[in-house]
Amino acid sequence: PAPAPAPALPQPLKVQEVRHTKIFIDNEWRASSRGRTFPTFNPATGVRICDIQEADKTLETLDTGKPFLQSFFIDLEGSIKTLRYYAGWTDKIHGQSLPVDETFLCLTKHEPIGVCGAIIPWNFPLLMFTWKIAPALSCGNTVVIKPAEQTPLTALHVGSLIKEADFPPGVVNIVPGFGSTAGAAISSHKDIDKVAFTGSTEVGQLIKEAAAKSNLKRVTLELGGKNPCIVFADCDLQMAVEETQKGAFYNQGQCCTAASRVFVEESIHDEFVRRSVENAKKVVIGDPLDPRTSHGPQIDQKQFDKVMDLIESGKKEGARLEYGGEAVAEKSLFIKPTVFSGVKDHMRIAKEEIFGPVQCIFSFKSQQEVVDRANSSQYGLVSAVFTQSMDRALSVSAALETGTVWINCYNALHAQTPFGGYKMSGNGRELGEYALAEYSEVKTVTIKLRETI
Ligand code: TXE
Repeated sequence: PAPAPAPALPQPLKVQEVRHTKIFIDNEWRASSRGRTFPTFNPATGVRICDIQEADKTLETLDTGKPFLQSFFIDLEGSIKTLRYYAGWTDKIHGQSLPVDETFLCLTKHEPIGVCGAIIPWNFPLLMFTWKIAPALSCGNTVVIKPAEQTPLTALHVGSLIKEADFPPGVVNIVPGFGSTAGAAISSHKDIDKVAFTGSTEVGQLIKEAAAKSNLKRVTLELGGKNPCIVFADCDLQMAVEETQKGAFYNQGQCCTAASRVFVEESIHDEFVRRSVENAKKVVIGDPLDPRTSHGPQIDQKQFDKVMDLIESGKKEGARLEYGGEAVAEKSLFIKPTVFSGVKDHMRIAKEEIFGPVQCIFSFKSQQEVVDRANSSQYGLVSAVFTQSMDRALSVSAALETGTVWINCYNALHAQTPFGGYKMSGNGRELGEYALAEYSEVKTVTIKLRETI
């Protein structure tokens, strides 16, 4: 019999209608008290979308320039899975009964922290929204969340769904605005008990400082990365080429998890570079609303300029440009997938978070050497190891100073597993059971017993 036809891929809506532009507080849409608005733009065309309103299910692509199928299958599906996962925790969060010396009964209770602030970035607006609100609500907190100024639309749309779902007023409040005003107000507010932030390391430091100076609110931070991938000669080469490049180019490289340092064992280095260039040529650049597109624009001019500046620095500092390295067209925010080889550890592209579609390939000789080089970074978010030797994979993963190590895969994130960074990549963990500890206070209740059995 003929094989069943593949299910049709989801399609974006042809006409995008934007409905909500306001601030969402106590389940009501409110105007800015100062009467201010700010525009949001479609990065693929540069066209102003609106001055902040409601829209429909393709919103994420419209606002971020992400390819539609990635928004649909990664951001939307990841958000749904995160909400379902934490919904399952709501009646399973409990303390312990603890044996102690003497005649006491000791119990612990896990209580909500109170009002949790959340400040999120523009690279995964919907996913970061759910990573923050799901564990916070599951532990019984209320939330004040500030989306990034570049991408407020999906957060506001979820606000309308929150109202439709009959959440009690005030449980989730959404305050679109800028970092130095709305964001800073959250981190320094005395009635906010915790702040969770995803964004740049520099702003993460400001937030921790503001938290310390105001009311010592709890702080969790998910910051930058300069993530090493180590490719050993015994790996499945084609798989390593595809996975590391998926890691480098996914979301136009605008990922804290971007595979930005790829260390390849000397004996397979040249073949790895050749195949990486071939693979980069397959990337489909185009209209993010076209389901065939796999590569969209950078989010805005500031990020575009930062990436182009780093690409130029790579060329000047002597890295070998193997592919890309330029904008797709004048006055566009699209950057060609870029592959550099011959990258040296002292170069800017080897040290700074690029946040663009730039793969940096290094060569290494020995396991100890590559582990030392991988760890010589202020960051410690994720890493990856490609090898067919499980012994090697496990010993190298033990030596890597990162919050996550992927073995023979990349960007394998799950609602059930914790995510966060060592060193200057952040504080605390999101996702999984571990995130619950970041959104609750533990109370010890000690009861003096008059008699024991
Ligand atoms: O980040 P910001 P930007 C990295 C990446 C990127 C660089 C700059 O390298 O190129 O940061 O991006 C809010 N108090 N990442 O400028 O400014 C801001 O409004 C409180 C990595 O966009 O950190 C937004 O909501 N909040 C990252 C959020 O912080 C403030 C994702 C992030 O913006 C604030 C994004 C302040 N003083 C960028 N200033 C990741 N870890 O995935 C700004 N904000």
